[in-house]
Amino acid sequence: NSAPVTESRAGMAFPSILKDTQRLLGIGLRKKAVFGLKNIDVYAYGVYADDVDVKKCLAEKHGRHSVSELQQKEELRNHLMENDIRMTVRLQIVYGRLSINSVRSAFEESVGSRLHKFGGYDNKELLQRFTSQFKDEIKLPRGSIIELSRDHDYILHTTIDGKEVGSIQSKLLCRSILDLYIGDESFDHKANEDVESNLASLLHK
Ligand code: DAO
Ligand code: DAO
Ligand code: DAO
Repeated sequence: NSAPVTESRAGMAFPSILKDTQRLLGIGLRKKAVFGLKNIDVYAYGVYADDVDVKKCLAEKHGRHSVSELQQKEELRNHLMENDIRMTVRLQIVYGRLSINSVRSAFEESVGSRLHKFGGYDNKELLQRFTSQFKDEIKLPRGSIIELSRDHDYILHTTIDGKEVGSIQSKLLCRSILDLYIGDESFDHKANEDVESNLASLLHK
């Protein structure tokens, strides 16, 4: 079961294992409405989590519980986001004409709203200081790969096509980023469902 998995709408293939131990749990599509009329597919994303970390952490919390199946699945997704489990969100760019300015403003909007939600944070200046580091010369053609990896102790590493572009230790930032992809108001609820059912079957194996 190590064959790549293809996101059917955008046709992007995701490896089923990353970094030797991280397993693909779900795939989603990030769309964006432009000028309020057209939806473009911006990137496809895959959500990965370390097998050992998942089993250790989630088995302790859920192994003996007998809550309803549905309730348990939602809880699993929340535990995944909130605990010290190594995870990666891998973005594969579909829309080949992304400008770095639109990446900056999307980042300020989507990540900014989550920092606010979880941290009561409203620091536009801090975010702008951060996004100003997204250099104009960065190019993100179709097929580019951005990985956002949460390591132990809530260190977020960002790589573009395998090259590290930055790392920052912040539990709040890690939580905010994961929320975009598998939170209750994620970009694609299909990813939430995939993650829930894959976690449930990992645990009940
Ligand atoms: O470039 O004018 C444009 C329209 C595209 C807007 C897409 C914004 C979403 C960017 C998020 C990308 C993060 C890698
Ligand atoms: O899709 O709105 C969104 C969130 C995008 C977060 C992506 C982070 C990208 C950080 C690296 C970009 C470097 C140019
Ligand atoms: O934990 O004190 C905190 C808040 C940190 C907020 C940092 C926002 C900067 C965004 C970094 C993006 C990395 C891809």
